[in-house]
Amino acid sequence: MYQDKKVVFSGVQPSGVLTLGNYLGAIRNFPKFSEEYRCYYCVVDEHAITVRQNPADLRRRTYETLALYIACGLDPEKNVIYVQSHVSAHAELGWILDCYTMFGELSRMTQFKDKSKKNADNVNAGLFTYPTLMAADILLYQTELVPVGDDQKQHLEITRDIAGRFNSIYGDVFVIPEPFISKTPSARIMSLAEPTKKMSKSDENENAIVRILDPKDVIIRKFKRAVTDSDTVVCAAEGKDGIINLMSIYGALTGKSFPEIEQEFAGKGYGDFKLAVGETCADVLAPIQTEYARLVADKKYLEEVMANGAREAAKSAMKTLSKVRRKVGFTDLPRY
Ligand code: ATP
Ligand code: LTN
Repeated sequence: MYQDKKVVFSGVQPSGVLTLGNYLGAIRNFPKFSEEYRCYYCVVDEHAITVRQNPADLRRRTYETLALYIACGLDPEKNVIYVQSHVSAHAELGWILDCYTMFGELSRMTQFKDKSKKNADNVNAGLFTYPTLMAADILLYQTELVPVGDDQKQHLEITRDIAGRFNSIYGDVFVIPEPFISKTPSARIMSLAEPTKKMSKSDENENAIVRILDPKDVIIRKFKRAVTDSDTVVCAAEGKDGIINLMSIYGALTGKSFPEIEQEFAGKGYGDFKLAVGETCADVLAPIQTEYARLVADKKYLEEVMANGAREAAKSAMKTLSKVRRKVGFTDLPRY
């Protein structure tokens, strides 16, 4: 069924319960590629251990993230849904690409700089080479398009550079991928507590993030507490980062433009606006939460999805990996 289709690949780390940022910036876009492309959606557990994880939590979140993929509309019959560490080709190609990636270019990655600051006691080599493993994820499947949030743009650029470098030495081994980043402001949802920082699922401040699985009253309370400014007018003006972020969220949830939102809330205060954003958000997330609750209770089904996905993914991944092995000069794998 997949023959001749172009490939889409994306991944999410099972590093916490997904946020509204993950949903609006990335996952919400995933299902729309399913008909036209061959799609791989991966739970990237190997990336998650670049930050110290509690093993039991990581295992549980891997199932949960997979269940959320499906609850957000990804049909396992139409997409290859799987777990990164189940396909060993990712780590193998990751190592090979490490040897074609420069120390200098990895040092410039803003995610590395941010996460090194946040985890100063654990600046490990995996955190540094995170983008090379991500490049391996993408390049293994000859991916054309990678739907991600705006924060991943730099990682897509380095992926393209690594692929181009490899191709220039060995011929056309890899397809050079393009990022697919939504043009709307929802490509980067900001923290509700510090609206100049991106909303991140590993933020310690729960009030800074809305999680896809938060109950309605919690969502409304978090939006009520969102940091804004001392003005009272709902408009997208300079210096109103908090309000602009809420307008971006409301716009992404309703399809309304900024001028339409300004008009809707003309003469009303921030209180009314925040309540509307909270209620709309809870209403959009409610069906996802119901579906998620059903799926996450069915471990057997999730394991079936994982197994089918890994089998499918490994088949395609092996084709690229074998070619790469030959190109770099490794001997054929012996039978043993
Ligand atoms: P962590 O806090 O563990 O680093 P994260 O919340 O940044 O995690 P990832 O798993 O790294 O999430 O990202 C999954 C997808 O969600 C990526 O495509 C990423 O670009 C997107 N994404 C993450 N945060 C946001 C955000 N605030 N706004 C829009 N998209 C986002
Ligand atoms: N780095 C990504 C997660 C990720 C990814 C990928 C996204 C890992 N491998 C491949 C797209 C394609 C992040 O969101 N932080």
